[in-house]
Amino acid sequence: MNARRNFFKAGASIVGAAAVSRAGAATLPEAASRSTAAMQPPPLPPNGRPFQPIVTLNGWSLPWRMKDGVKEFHLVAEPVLREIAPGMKANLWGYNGQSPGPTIEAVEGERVRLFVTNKLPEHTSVHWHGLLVPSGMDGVTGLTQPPIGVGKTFVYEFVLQRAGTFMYHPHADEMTQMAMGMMGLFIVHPRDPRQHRVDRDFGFLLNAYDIEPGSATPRVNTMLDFNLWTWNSRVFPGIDPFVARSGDRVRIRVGNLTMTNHPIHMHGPHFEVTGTDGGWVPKSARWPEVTTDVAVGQMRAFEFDAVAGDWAIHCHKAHHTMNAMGHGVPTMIGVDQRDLADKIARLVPDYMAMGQNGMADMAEMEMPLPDNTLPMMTGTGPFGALGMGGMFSVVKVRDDVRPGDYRDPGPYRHPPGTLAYEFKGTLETPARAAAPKPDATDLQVCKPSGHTGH
Ligand SMILES: [Cu+2]
Repeated sequence: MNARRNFFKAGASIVGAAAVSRAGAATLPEAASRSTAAMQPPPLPPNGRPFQPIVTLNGWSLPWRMKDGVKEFHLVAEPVLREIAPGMKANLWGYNGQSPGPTIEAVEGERVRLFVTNKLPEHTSVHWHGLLVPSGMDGVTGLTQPPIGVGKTFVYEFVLQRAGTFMYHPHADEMTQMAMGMMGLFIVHPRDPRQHRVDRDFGFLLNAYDIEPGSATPRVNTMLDFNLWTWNSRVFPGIDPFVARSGDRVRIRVGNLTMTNHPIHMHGPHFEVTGTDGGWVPKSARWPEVTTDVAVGQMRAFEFDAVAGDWAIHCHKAHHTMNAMGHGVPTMIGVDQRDLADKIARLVPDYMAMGQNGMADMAEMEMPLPDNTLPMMTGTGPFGALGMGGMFSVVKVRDDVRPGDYRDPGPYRHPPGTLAYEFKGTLETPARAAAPKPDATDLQVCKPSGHTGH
């Protein structure tokens, strides 16, 4: 009897180092879950140390519970259905009902305990990207821990040593699991909430999928040729705007878990990169920018003083502001397709000639698409089609936005005299210099051979 009890005790303590047995399933924190891609207005922390919460684009922050001074979170890795934009849903993998997973927010100096339950069809692990943790909490399958098997729960526990912008993602079958959308933001707020304080703080992850038009599940072996370039697994116009009030100090935090770099470009006010996944950039080391390149596996936090207007913010790689239908389309500029279209239409009645004068027509084109597919470019503004999809959104700054209000304020009303307009005068043909006639000297120079000097 005694021996039996001791056996169990010993067993429990060995397993307890990694698996959840020590805490017991009954004491697992509740795993909150969400079924929509609607942005959650940031809730103030009900307990733990005070902080100013961030806004996750088309996302939310994971609730926690305090247990004996430890902040406990429960992540559930699982297949999810994510709306990429109205009209298209994708079968992804993520956490707690969504992909990316919920943002984890905590404060420098806090001890966190993260329970991770694996409901995927294969093993996983979680790496806390950029966080200083004990080696055994680093989440690298095979190197620092055994994999979290299907149906198992692991516990990670560490003290948050410094504030900053971080991520979490698997270190197990990475290519598949990240191509399926397994990732999330991990924000560590400064111990002193007055430090690095801003009025509005936004965060999102750059991710990419290869989903064939008409299907819903990403191809997981794609290396570079992705066709859906997304922010938090959303494409424009499905991406939330960055709403702010004139004069607000605004921070945008971006992390890149795709397989290529993204030069993130913002129109309007200049910004400064104030943080990387290595920490805060000292004031003396900052410089003004309008584009910051976010390399693979990097985080960038940048800040600016908001100026009224509708300011585009997008990846500057133009094909990253196109959706799936925009990839692999042949160039037809300058090709007279009238004759061709007639001939093809006899074989394919729905055939439409496209792209003869550039691709702009396609922004407004109503053509039949396969089910569950987005047009190559979408999004309409007050002046018509924007001709963009993918990694694009709008920083919407207004004079009258109330603190804590993140609702889309609609299109900007430009003050009189500040709007580009059409020139209605006479267009005169510019004078051009006549082309010079070739003279005898030029011809002589061009003579191929037989010309010998005297
Ligand atoms: Cu890009």
